[in-house]
Amino acid sequence: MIDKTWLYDLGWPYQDDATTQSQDAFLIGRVIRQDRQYYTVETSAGSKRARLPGKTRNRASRKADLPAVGDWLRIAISATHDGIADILFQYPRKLSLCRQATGEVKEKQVLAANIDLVFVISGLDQNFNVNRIERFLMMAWSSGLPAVLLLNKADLFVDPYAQLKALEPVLSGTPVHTISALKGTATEAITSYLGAGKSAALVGSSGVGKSTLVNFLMGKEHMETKAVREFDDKGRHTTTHRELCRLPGNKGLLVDTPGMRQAQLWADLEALTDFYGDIFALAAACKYTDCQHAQEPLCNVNAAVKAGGLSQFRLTQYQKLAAYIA
Ligand SMILES: Nc1nc2c(ncn2[C@@H]2O[C@H](COP(=O)(O)OP(=O)(O)O)[C@@H](O)[C@H]2O)c(=O)[nH]1
Ligand SMILES: [Mg+2]
Ligand SMILES: [Zn+2]
Repeated sequence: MIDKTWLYDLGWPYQDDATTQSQDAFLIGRVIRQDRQYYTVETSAGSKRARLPGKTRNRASRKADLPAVGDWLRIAISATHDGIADILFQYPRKLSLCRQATGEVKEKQVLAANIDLVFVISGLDQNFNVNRIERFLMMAWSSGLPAVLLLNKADLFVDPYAQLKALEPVLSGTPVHTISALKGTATEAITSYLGAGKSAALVGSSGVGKSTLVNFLMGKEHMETKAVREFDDKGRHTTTHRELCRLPGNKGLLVDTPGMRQAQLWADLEALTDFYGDIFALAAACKYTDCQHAQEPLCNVNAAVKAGGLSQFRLTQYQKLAAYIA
């Protein structure tokens, strides 16, 4: 029998209870780390290395169908000769943070599976760029996830008034917190969004302090940061893998990701209809079939905003994504 508390603290998102399943042939666990085709899976029997059997791996036609950090799996109890367990089954995902994979082929990539929210992190220093921040926020929205913006390196700025002012037009309701990951200032703002079994992904460009923040919250040097790496000459990106980190004291789970040069969105009509179905339904009753829900008369969407049935923030998210895919 699996300890239920263990399961829920690790973020088990399903109604049905895994404890009722036969535990003879497999272990249930969550992917906490991925290094190419190898997965580290946290199970009730400790963390195990696992891999898809070759057959399954080759059959998966889409990258996004392969397991990703945050996925729940069943893996074989007995490892193969090289000590690596076979992945037997992947549970269907709840909400996941996705983007368009880098490379020639246009395809979806799952950055973090089964998460509850996204922390977009930016430095207040020379890295600060309003358009880039907006793009990262849109990455969360296009995945159906709420976003919280963290402006880091506040220790270097007495008053980030100019940056906050510049952000006003793109935030449109997104909560924003000014923090210092290095000094641990205002980091309780982050944990206030989490809690036992709640998972969030951290995204932002390289060097904004994602790993420094994870380390502060973990209370130890868990992820490598740039400062550490500066002493070697490998010239590699600092964080090279995605990892789901369990915050001590059961404060929640955080996925650290390698920095992204660009937030390439995976936004298409399918994602929009999936996550903004309420707006599509309202729009069906607008007077004009091509209504943009801006200044048009007899716009049912804006009528819903006025009546309080739809938030202006949600409409703005939808409109930004719709403009992006148009
Ligand atoms: N002054 C200051 N430096 C920070 C802060 N957070 C991170 N840094 C520094 O920024 C650099 C990049 O941090 P890192 O965590 O590796 O960034 P990542 O690429 O987003 O994971 C390192 O040298 C950190 O020490 C902060 O709050 N204040
Ligand atoms: Mg990092
Ligand atoms: Zn309308």
